[in-house]
Amino acid sequence: MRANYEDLLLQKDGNVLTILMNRPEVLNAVTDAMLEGLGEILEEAAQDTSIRCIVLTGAGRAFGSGADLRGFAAVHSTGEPIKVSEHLKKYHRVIRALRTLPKPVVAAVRGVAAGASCNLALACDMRIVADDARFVEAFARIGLVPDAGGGFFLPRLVGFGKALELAMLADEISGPEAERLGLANKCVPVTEFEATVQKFAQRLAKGPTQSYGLIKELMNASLSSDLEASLQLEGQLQDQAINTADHREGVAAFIQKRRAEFTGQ
Ligand code: LHQ
Repeated sequence: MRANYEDLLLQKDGNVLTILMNRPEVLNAVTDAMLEGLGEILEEAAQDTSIRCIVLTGAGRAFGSGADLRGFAAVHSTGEPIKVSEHLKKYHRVIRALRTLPKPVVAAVRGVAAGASCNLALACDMRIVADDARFVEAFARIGLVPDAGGGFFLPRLVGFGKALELAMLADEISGPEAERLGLANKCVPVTEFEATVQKFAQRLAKGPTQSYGLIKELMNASLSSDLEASLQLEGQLQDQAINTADHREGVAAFIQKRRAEFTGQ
């Protein structure tokens, strides 16, 4: 992994890698460099056994404000038809990496998470949020449709009708409301936010990492499969899980009435 990435900062604490989107003066508006860095880091983290949990967060008072809008006016001024689908592939690489990374990824959201930044948070496995969090599917405010995976994750997290409401009205959802809707796993006062995120991530980083990767694969598949396919897959994945060192350790710890010491193997 490189030491420096444009518009991103990395922090490693034990087995937890924290990725900060780092443009606080524009609430971490997303750039191409940010997306390329995220793709590269996440793909490399998949191979790095010293990383057992990833936290995605924003520097300063926000998680992120979506695509950087400042270049948009210039694009429109040419009068030519605009095609953005090629550009969106940069987001898609990151979303695929988040979903296929065989380790837990936690979005830590304080302040605003708007547009594509909101949807990057939704593509993570879990969301810990501060009570000052503001989720906003900002797209309809500027006459666009949710991108960066929002059309997939939003209805699956909050249900179909609520997803349509959030996408069409583009109203802000507070941290406590996000928790109530199932958009956030946990909402805490902003004063407790950083400590809560670290505790949560460190706990995941001490877990049975291989099993977490397989759990993720099983849950990912459930988003687009039927019962028969899921039952088939659980058998294949359990064949893998039952042969891990962490499974053996978990059983030994149970028998010996002690806490399991998982190594991620
Ligand atoms: C910003 C931004 C920003 C630049 C705040 N860009 N500077 C779609 C189509 C095609 C290709 C790619 O991808 C996409 C995906 C998308 O994400 S589309 C949606 C893009 N995002 C938005 O529409 C949200 C725009 N921002 C806002 O509505 C507000 O800024 C929010 C609600 C995020 C935050 O409001 P406030 O807390 O009141 O902060 P603010 O508006 O005062 O912003 C602080 C600064 O950040 C300000 O700069 P300034 O120099 O005046 O202090 C903003 O201009 C800048 N900023 N978002 N996306």
